[in-house]
Formats: sequence, structure tokens, C-alpha cells
Amino acid sequence: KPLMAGKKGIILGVANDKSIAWGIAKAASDAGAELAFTYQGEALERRVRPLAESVGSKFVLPCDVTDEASMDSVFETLNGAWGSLDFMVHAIAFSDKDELKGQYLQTTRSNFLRTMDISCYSLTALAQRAAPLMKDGGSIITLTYYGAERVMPHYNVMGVAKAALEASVRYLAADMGPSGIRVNAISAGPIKTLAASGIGDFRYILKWNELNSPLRRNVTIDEVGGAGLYFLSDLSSGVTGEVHHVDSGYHTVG
Ligand code: 0WD
Repeated sequence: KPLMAGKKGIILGVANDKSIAWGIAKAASDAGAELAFTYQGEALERRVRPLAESVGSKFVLPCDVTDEASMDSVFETLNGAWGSLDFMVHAIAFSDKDELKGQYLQTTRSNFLRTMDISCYSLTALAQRAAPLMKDGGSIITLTYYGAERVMPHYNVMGVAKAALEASVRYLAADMGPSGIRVNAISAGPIKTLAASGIGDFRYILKWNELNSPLRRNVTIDEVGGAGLYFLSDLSSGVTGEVHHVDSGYHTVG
């Protein structure tokens, strides 16, 4: 029986076919999972809907994680249709791109709060809503980056938000573990996506990782998808609160 047969999950953060969340969605779908997708704004709906349909998904729902009612409605829909949930993929982040260059020192209060809200708190807000649906336990994953652990040029306030996100993973894992819900993060190496294009000198970061990582290349969304499948499936049933690097080994040398 396929690894994910009978499992139902929600994927938040597909913007297009380059998105990391799409790599994870493909891997889960190929392994037999049933998926629901969310999008933020009509422009992205036009990109997400055909992708969702290509993997047989019946649910393509609007969700803005800064809006409580919008999150409530997503989980009400899933509760009505499925009555339960096995996994959730959180692949959402945002910061003003004017502050993803230059110095962290110049971070404004308003962008600090917005970055933290969308990139960090949203995981907790969504976990609160997913938990009651994960009656037979479940698996939640989020996406993080090495800039949480070490200073990376231009990553700035997003690095601070990712550090808080990684700490959230540990606290959520502790809170949700007794209910059989696991919470983990994948720390992906740099990948050229819509979100990444907002980061200053991103091409240089890609090149630097390619030249210096143990594998001497960058990772693909399919490779992150493979790790995602491990965390979402019962293969990782004994693992929670983990930050797992899928970065060609860069974190061992950088
Ligand atoms: O190198 C990279 N691309 C890495 C990305 C390395 C390591 C980690 N990550 C993380 C990102 O920080 C993010 O958490 O992976 C996650 C997914 O990012 P991605 O695949 O690189 O980016 P993208 O395809 O752009 O998807 C992120 C999406 C948004 O797209 P845009 O480009 O419009 O920001 O997050 C969603 C949106 O679809 N998003 C929201 N969703 C709901 N409510 C919101 C919001 N308020 N804001 C952004």
C-alpha cells in the first residue's frame, strides 16, 4: 500500500510550480495522499488552482494568515468535508523586501512585527486550528533557513523570524506530542523561488552554496519534497521537534 494512502493534508504556501511547498505536495500526492491547497490573493489563485487540479485536489481555498476569520473558514471547510486531518505543510513567509538588503540594524518596528506575524506566529495560529482535526495524531512541518542559526547577508529580520519559528517548532512539539501530533522543520538550502527573489544578492548566495557545500550543488524542490514525505509519513513516527537540513550539507561547513 502506498506510503501516504488514506492520509489527508493541507498545503499552505504554494505560489507557483517553483514553490518549495509544491515540491512537497507532489511527493505527498505521488505517495497517495489527498491534498487541500490554500492561496493568498486572486493573482496566486490563478497559478495554484491548475497545480492543485493536476494532483486531483478538490480543495483550493483562500487563506491569509494575518486574518483569523480566513484561517477559521479553511479549517471549517476541511472539517465539513473530511472530518479529520493527518498533516499540514506551512511554507509561508513574508518581509518587506526593502529590509531584505543592507543591515538588520535598520529594521523598522512595523516590518519587524509583520515579518514575525506572517513568518512565525502563523504556524502557531494554524496549529491551533489543525489540532482538533488531528484526532488520530498528525504531522506538521514548516520551512526554515540557515539564516536562523548564523548571520547570512541580507536575510536580516527574516533570520530573526526563522529563529523564533524554529523555537516555536520545539514548543509546539512539546505541547502537541501527547496528542500524537509531531511538529518538525525542514531547513532548506537556497532555491530560486518567488519569495527568494526578494532577497538581496540571492544569486550570489546560490553560487556561494554551490561552490562551498559538501555536495557542491544546490538542492531542488523535489529533494525538499523527499524530506517532506519522510516527515509527513509514518517513516518518521519517532521524530518531533527536529530541524532537519536539506542543504547539500552547507550547515556543516558554513
Ligand atoms: O531559498 C528559499 N527559497 C528558501 C525558502 C530556503 C529556506 C526556506 N524557505 C522558506 C521560505 O521562507 C518560506 O517559509 O520556504 C517557505 C516557502 O517559500 P518559497 O517556496 O521559497 O516561496 P514562494 O513560492 O514565494 O511561497 C511563499 C508564499 C507566498 O508567496 P509570495 O511570493 O506571494 O510571498 O507564502 C505565501 C504566499 O503564497 N504567503 C502567505 N500566505 C498566506 N497569508 C502570506 C499570507 N499573509 N504571505 C505570504
